[in-house]
Amino acid sequence: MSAYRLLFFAITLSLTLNTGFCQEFALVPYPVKAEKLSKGFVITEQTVIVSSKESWDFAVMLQEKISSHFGLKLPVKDENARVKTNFIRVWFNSDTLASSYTLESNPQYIEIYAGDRAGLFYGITTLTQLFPDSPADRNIPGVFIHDYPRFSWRGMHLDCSRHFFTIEEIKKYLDYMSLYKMNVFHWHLTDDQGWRPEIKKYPLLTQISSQRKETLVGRPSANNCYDGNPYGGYYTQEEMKEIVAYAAKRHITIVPEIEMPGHALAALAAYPQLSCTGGPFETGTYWGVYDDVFCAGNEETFRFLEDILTEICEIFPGTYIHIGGDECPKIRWEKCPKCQQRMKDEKLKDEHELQSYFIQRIEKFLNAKGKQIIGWDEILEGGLAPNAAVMSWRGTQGGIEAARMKHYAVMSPGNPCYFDHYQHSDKEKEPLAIGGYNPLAAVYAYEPVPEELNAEEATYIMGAQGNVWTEYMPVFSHVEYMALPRMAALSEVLWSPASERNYEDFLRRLRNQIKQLDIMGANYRKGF
Ligand code: TNX
Repeated sequence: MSAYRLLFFAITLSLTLNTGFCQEFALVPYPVKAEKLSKGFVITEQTVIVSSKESWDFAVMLQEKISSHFGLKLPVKDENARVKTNFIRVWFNSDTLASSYTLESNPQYIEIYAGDRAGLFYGITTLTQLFPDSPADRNIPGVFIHDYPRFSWRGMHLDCSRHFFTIEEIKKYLDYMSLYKMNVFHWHLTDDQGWRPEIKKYPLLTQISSQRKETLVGRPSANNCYDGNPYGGYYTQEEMKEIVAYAAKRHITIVPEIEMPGHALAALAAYPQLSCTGGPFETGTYWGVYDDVFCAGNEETFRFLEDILTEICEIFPGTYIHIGGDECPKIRWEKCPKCQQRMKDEKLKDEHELQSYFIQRIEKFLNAKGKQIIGWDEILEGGLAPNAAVMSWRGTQGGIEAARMKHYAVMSPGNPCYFDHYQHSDKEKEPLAIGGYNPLAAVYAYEPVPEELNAEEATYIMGAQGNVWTEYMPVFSHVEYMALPRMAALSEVLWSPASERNYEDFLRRLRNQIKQLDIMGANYRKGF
């Protein structure tokens, strides 16, 4: 055989084997390495969970998962108990690769080990995906898995301003995220149509800004029609802390978003003195962009926002705070004497630089508290704040520019990361959505690192995020329909090696795996 033919044969063989592995296990996202072993493990009434003190809470987590799936409560024993066989062991090793884990299932034992807590958590998540569908079947397939994520920011966003979702619903959302090893929840908490977080120092935010008198029916048009129903809701600080704790257990960091200087009408309805004109205003009732924004010339605006951010920082322990920054019309600033005075004093050449001044001031304040800011890509206009990260939504250009300037970026381009867009080319077949077309296949085909970047620049791409804007999603079951299973497709984009991606194989695994969502009662979109 010629060398050329030999090479061809070797490549074909390796491709066949690769697909062979994939077909073996219904895992989503697919692990970096998963080898089938000839025989697996059978869970019996005598099986023991073994752990050291350090990993004990993971052993208990596993005990609960096995009990709720198989109806079998296995004992947890200290690893010095000398259990020789028929055990499931979780333990820490000295692996330094963040979030990586190893899982082996063979006839004697199952073991999961990792260098950090996130890794052990992901190992347990993978094991639960290997559980057979029927609780009566206790066979865990034989497998050796070594796995770690491709990106550190595997995000999902949820807009709780346009429509309000309860704490129980947010927990479900976090459960879905954790099933797919997503690790950043971007909680869009404020916007024109409703302010959701309780702020102790400004009670009118919950009394007035959290409410709107009615809501637009359908899309905006020449003759808007409203439903006449008062609508509102807010999260107490206790509830937000409860969500933080719930997310932390699932290794999800929450990035709260407080919108500024635009998308601020709800706040201005309660505190109109923070606008350029003085108001009066009402919380927004239709979808779109409003001209009235926070006044950038007024010192009181900054005191107000800093007070709010101080309370927000006490609730959310994560490093990043999202400060919005998108879609801020400059029309009020152009005519506002205070804003114009500020521009003179600070030698700012236009209103874009005034927006940049605004964001930089907030960045300084948050940096002093040990936090980093992230904002929508408009924060690039007029000069990027020195340490800011950029969330690229108007395509990928914002992310490219940020990375070239050695700033971190999260990719969330409208196409295909906006999960408020349609999932079927025939829009008549789908419930009303904002527009656009982002089918499951497009999400799966997405590559977060733009081709334009060189290898060094590419290291500034922290990952990507699916955004769920809820103008047209009044109830949580509709959020589930829009987010699932597109979230699963994105999870594989963000976790698995790009070279291993295979859409047909993903669909087959997803179809096998979707029962987990059925068990959780999720209203995911069927027919994939
Ligand atoms: C643009 S994305 C917005 C949101 C809307 C969304 C609808 C972004 C930073 N701003 O306010 O809800 O489009 O797709």
